[in-house]
Amino acid sequence: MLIKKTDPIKSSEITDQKVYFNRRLFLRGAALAASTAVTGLLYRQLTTPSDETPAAVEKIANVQSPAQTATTATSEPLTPRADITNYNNFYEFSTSKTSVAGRARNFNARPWTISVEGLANKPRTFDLDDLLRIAPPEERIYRLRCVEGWSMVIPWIGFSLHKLLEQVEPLSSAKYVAFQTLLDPRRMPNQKSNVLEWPYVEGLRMDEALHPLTILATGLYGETLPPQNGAPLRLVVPWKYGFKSIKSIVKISLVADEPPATWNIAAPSEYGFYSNVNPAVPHPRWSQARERRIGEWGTRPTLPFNGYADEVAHLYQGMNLKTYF
Ligand SMILES: Nc1nc2c(c(=O)[nH]1)N[C@H]1C(S)=C(S)[C@@H](COP(=O)(O)O)O[C@H]1N2
Ligand SMILES: [Mo]
Repeated sequence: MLIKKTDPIKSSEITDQKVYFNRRLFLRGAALAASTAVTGLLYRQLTTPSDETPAAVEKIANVQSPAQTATTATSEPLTPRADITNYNNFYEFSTSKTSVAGRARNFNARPWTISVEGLANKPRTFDLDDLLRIAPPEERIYRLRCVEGWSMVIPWIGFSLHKLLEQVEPLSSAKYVAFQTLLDPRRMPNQKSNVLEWPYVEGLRMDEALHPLTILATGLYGETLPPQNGAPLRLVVPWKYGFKSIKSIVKISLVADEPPATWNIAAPSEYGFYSNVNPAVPHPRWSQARERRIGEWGTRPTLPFNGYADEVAHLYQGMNLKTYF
């Protein structure tokens, strides 16, 4: 796999970010004011350009912002929206990162249901809009690190997966959580190819799934999730390589045994079940020691657990992470 993109940030994208930073102040105000589900539509209604006058921004800035976890990467510049939405891995549409956005453009993600089944007291199928009322999304800024050697800082909108799981009351026999992407070759045309086994599947151990950093994302940059980023609902596990963050989820199963995972099926010696970001364990064909932040020049060291070690390293105490890679 090659890293093709080397463009510096374009001035148009910098403007994009400035507008967004102003919007974020409104998002915080809105999060305090509204307990309803915060959708992309609501954001747009709250952030009409006329609202973004300096006076109005100052007023909202004085409102106390909601608590952010220590790990939100707010001190690092956000990756431009144009890069997050035009440099994608989503093999159901294309294996070319720059072609996904165009091919996914007409993907319609409504109506959408998510079936949560398996070892649970109350298995249930959720309509996505009902789910957003049960688990109102909020902003989470996370680093995403792809095994290919690039990374981004992404302002997701989402909610902790545990909020969904607790709705169905998992049984104590449920030790893992399995995820499945939509299977529909008419809507996801590259599923007609056999580049991967379809549907795309992924899994987490129960404690990983219940960790508050693990989210289901429904938006980014304050707006509804674009198709190429996994609309309408995708997993984000910030301390694991990007491929664990399965897109366009239709089914979540509570299971007793370690579930199959697409990249592990495709190449078990290259991609393990855990796939924690680990600079000390190279991929067989390339090092994981450094990464290139999209939009920046040069590379930077990759951090253990992608920089989230304080929050998640305890989950793996006593495990040999070279064996369980
Ligand atoms: N269903 C599905 N989910 C997927 C993929 C995919 O091909 N299909 N690619 C994965 C990989 S390799 C990465 S790096 C991230 C990329 O997410 P992004 O395009 O939002 O940056 O999605 C992951 N989730
Ligand atoms: Mo990836």
